[in-house]
Amino acid sequence: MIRRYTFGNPLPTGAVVQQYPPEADPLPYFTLESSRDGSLSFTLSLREDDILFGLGEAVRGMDKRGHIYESWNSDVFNHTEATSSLYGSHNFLVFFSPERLFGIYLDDPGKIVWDLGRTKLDEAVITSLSGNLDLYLVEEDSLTAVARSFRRLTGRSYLPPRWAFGYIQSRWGYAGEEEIRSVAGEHRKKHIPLDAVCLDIDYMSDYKNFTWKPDAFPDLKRFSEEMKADHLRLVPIIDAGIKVEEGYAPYDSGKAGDCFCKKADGSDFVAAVWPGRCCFPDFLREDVRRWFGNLYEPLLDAGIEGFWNDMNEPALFYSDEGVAAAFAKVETIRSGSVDFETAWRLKDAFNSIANNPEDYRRFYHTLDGKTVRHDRVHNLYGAGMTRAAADAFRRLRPEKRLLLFSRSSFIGAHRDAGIWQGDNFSWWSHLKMALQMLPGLNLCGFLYNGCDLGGFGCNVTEDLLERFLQLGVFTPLMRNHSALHTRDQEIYRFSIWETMRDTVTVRYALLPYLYSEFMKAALRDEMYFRPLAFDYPDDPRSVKVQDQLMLGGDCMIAPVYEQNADGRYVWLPEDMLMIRFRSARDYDLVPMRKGDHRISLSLGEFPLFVKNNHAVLLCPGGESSELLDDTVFTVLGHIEKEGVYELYRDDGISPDPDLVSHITPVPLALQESSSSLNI
Ligand code: MIG
Repeated sequence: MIRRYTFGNPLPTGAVVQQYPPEADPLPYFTLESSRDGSLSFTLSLREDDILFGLGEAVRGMDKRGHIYESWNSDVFNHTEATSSLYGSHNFLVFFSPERLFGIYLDDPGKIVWDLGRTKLDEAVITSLSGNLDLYLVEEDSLTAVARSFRRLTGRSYLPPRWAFGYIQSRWGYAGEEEIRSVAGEHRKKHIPLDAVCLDIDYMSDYKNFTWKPDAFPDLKRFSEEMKADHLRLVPIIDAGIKVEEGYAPYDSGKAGDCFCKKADGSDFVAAVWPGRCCFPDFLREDVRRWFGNLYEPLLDAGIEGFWNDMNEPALFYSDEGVAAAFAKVETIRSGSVDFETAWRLKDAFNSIANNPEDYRRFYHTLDGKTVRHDRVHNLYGAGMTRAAADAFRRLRPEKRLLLFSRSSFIGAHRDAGIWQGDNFSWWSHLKMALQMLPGLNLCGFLYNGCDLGGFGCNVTEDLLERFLQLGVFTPLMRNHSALHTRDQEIYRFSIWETMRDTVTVRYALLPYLYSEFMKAALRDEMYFRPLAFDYPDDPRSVKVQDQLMLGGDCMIAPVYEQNADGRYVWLPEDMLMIRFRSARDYDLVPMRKGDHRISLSLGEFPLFVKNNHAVLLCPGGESSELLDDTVFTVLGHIEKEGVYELYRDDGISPDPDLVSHITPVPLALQESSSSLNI
């Protein structure tokens, strides 16, 4: 059951697709307090056994208790477990204990502070800074039902094309088609499966959106056709800012349509990002989204079928006003003598010019015909850009599902695209963070997601990349990405490249099965990854597990995320069959009992646990998702009771696939562990 409580005058966010009349009764569970500054706090005392799931893209454990989070979309290269905001704001939180279960969704596009048992261990205080919001209370009798109900409230998750489940190679710094051809060629030569290569900002002329360097990509259409002939796709990046430059068509047409965010004096707001001084499309306006979306057309015409949208928090390197303010601050310090305090202030004056809160108060949007200062609706910006692109793809390519993933997001954008988890580092702690972020993102509807495998910043080590890939085998987005000037991170650069390749082959053998599990989860409004608590809510041991995840309807994953580990402890919530993979053809099948186990996993080994009387299907594999045979399978499972697996298959590209007509029942016959099947 869902109930809506309205406070103040909420701004429309587009997050919710089902309308509920506001409740007249007071909100249960919480005590309310409003402050003179207009903010509104919801306070709830926490029980010792309350577990808090949700908040989507956020640091730390699957249980969000014990930290302060802020909904404030942020470009946070170099985030750690102390960080309070990442790139997306996903304001859905579920309180779960044996005595009570409910979720709250705060439909509020501005800043929210979530003090979840941090200031006081036994108290959650959630504060909307504006005090204007709709709060939806979701009450059902199970965690899974809460998740499903919330998805019905906010709409079905985005469905990517099937090729988006292939392995994707990316890097900031690929110079042009020559280099991309050679990167792709090395994968093919060494039989490392690959479906796509990303183009980062380097492909653009002077970092200008919707352009490409004529010398580096003399004929993009021909190049993309050449790649497609080899079953590979190009996935270019698009940034939020439009360079201020007369004669540059997107700027001229944006100016002509009055599409950019404005300052209080009515002039265009300007701030610098990669192309230099830029204007920022007012993505909250429908006509602006349409204009911006149409700008993707030349790339679509060149054969492009996938994009990633970046810098859409929006990230701002600096504004003229911000730089002037920093110099003014320096001047006031210059007049006196510099001591250690003023020296720190000097340093801060310039360190804080990027993504400065002052800049987010300098510009305005038009929302439903009204002028709104940016900070009030800050968290909608990335979702607006995503919607601009997704609407355009539906309009311009109605016959196809296109790949789209964004850096910044808000609930609602889960209907239009996936996300990637942002600028992580080549750190073991970030491998664990990526794992722990998955269930929250799924709960908030973002099923298609993944982290930069290997880590974006810093120089990866080969063992770390291999362990990242072992997690990536199971994440819908499986992309290796790294930053400019970091060590080369393509698999073939490493001495253990064969081990890494073998890991990727497991993804390709499992791809039809993982795609089937993903599509069923999306089409049934369920989660692809879940905390164990969702499946074993009455088992006090399982509900606490923080580093294992249920995957789809049959499996559990338990990745190794520690340096030098040659195995790990795993809690089995019931009897399961462990598949210890070394490659798609080389694995051990070990029936195991419910309970605690120490499992040995040397560097090239990783486990998948299959519930008894369930199975996973392995296809013969191939080097592109387009080359997989999804009619011949090896069935892996411990079947004591005959059953059926529902295999979802479609053409991988047509929009709006219907669930029922694409399911083939696969009979599971009595078997110890492995059999083969033609369907
Ligand atoms: O300011 O396009 O998160 O994936 O490689 C950095 C360059 C801009 C940030 C993205 C990252 C991308 C990078 N971008």
